[in-house]
Amino acid sequence: MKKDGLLETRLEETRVFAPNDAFRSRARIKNLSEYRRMYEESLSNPESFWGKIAGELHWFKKWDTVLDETNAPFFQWFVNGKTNISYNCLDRHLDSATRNKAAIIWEGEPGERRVLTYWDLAREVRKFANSLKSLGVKKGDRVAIYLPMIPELAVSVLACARIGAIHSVIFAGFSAESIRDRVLDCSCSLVITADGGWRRGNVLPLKKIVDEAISDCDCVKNVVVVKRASGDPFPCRVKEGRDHWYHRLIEEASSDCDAEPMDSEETLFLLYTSGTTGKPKGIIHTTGGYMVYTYLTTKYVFDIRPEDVFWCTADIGWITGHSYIVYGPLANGATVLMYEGAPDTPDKGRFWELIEKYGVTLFYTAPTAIRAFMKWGDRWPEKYDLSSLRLLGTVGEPINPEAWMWYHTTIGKERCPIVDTWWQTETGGIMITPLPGCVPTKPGSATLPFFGIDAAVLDDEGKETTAGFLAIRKPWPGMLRGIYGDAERFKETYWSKWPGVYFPGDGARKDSDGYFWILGRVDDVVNVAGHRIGTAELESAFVEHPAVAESAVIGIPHDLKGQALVAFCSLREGAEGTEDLLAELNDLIAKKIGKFARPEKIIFSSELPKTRSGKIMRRLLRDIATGRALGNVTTLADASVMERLKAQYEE
Ligand code: 7RM
Repeated sequence: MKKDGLLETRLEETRVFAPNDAFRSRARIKNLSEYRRMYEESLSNPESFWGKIAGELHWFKKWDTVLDETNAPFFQWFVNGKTNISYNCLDRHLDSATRNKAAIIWEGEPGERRVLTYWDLAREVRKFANSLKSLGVKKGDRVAIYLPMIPELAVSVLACARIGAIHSVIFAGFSAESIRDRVLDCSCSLVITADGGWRRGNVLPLKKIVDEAISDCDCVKNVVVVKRASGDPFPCRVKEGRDHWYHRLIEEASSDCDAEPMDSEETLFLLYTSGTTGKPKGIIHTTGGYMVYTYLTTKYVFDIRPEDVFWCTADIGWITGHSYIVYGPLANGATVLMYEGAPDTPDKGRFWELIEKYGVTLFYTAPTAIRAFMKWGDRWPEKYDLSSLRLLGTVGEPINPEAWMWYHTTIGKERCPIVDTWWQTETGGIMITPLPGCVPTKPGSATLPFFGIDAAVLDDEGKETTAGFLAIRKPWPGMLRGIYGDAERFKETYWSKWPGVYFPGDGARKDSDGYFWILGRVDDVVNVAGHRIGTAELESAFVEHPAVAESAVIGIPHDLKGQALVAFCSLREGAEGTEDLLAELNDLIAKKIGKFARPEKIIFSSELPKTRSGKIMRRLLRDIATGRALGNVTTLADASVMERLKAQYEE
């Protein structure tokens, strides 16, 4: 476990911002003592705490016990309960006025608008659920979804959930090879895609990428294609018998489709995420616990109200979109804004224009986006009326205090509480966060744990400390239940550092007020502009090139992206580090993983620094790439390598 550089204490931050009075006076939780009381109860009596919350949702059959720990770390929540999350996100709201309110307000990048009320969305989901059934999809089958940010993406996940099919959403920036790996890993029988999707004025040829991806995937029997890009400029080949237009299926489908009663612990979805090996992990989330946890976090962290317009700018291809565009807000009967495209198309004011146009009240985005907005200049947000905003949120990486202050001042006009929410794909929902009506915030701190979350900062031995590793000492309803097909890796990755304690892989500090300061990953995962990338995945891609002998990829701090990737590649005899090779390697990463994973820099060298036992010393590479004084080189097999590498890097 490397911790060099990452656990350095930040400059002591002394600014504290009390929750704004107007917000506090109508918030669900108005003072810290109330938060503390509920927090204590959630830990000391999880049965009654979570039982009460779960009771706010619909169950076909009530659970017997809230939590079963007998088979730890394979915890079970709401044991023997039967429910359906699509029912809770849709049908549950159809007997009240919520039926007629907007569930999803959608805007396409080119500017089209669609509004789906809860009634509309429920009808569309039922129809598409029937379409999936007509294509032979059954409970437990895996369905891959590779779609742009269009309403059909929300419809697809909800339709799968309705019939008990397991969805695996693949972010539309992933390459054909990444899709293939994910489709094969869990043998998906059906893929949902679109002819294209808009991004920065261009159409991404999604169907074409899927065709390439699944050409040799025998498991895929059917492909459903949403018509989004009007066939032009990417006419889309339709393979007879395998491919089906979404709109045709919907035309023919009945809108009667009961929600399948799902056992609490039956799988709801898989979501692949990067880890420390070359192979992405299929994170398993189940039905009952995930539903209760996303429902509750949405309710309290955003203090969401019926009249709110909630805009989470993430893509549904990532966990943030699953939990806070689809499941959490809809389980609360809220209105979400969904936007398809880029923040700088047609110009850098697009997000602020959307906020003004739709009267967005709750805005949830990533620090990397905030830093880009800062760089683009205040004149963009200043052109628009942002007075509808009442709360701001961030997620995805640590936020630097300057970006926090800019967000607070320029966007929140010093009026909106900021919730800096720490969580992961694995945690299902928000874990450490201020509650906006009662927790004073400090720029750069995610502050305090959410209800039921026993967070701590531990050292290697598992003793509490002020700077060390973040740890979660008790199970929580939204937790992952495993890694698809790899129970060993699940235990090893998350449960082996300390006995019975969950290890998230982040470094953290805890200050004298008990506030958490998340410092970033302490493993081989790099967070580039909010995208979680495993360095081992890049390394194994690089060595597939005949010119590359070995590769080591590291993350270094980056002003805009938070972290950037630097790749060191040692070349085989006779190969030369030419511009052409550089271009080939960049293309290789785009092809194997996706364009977003291309490194900032690729450094060629004849050798890499290694210990005498042959381990590449990434710590030393990080020293070179960040311009730090070279660390201890005494364990190197050949210390002169470092001098040569340093000189090359500086060149
Ligand atoms: C939701 C999401 C998870 C990793 C996590 C952290 C980092 C996320 C924060 C954060 C500091 C935050 N899921 N991270 N939120 N670091 N402060 N508020 O991002 O699986 O894609 O990434 O992201 O390192 O382990 S994720």
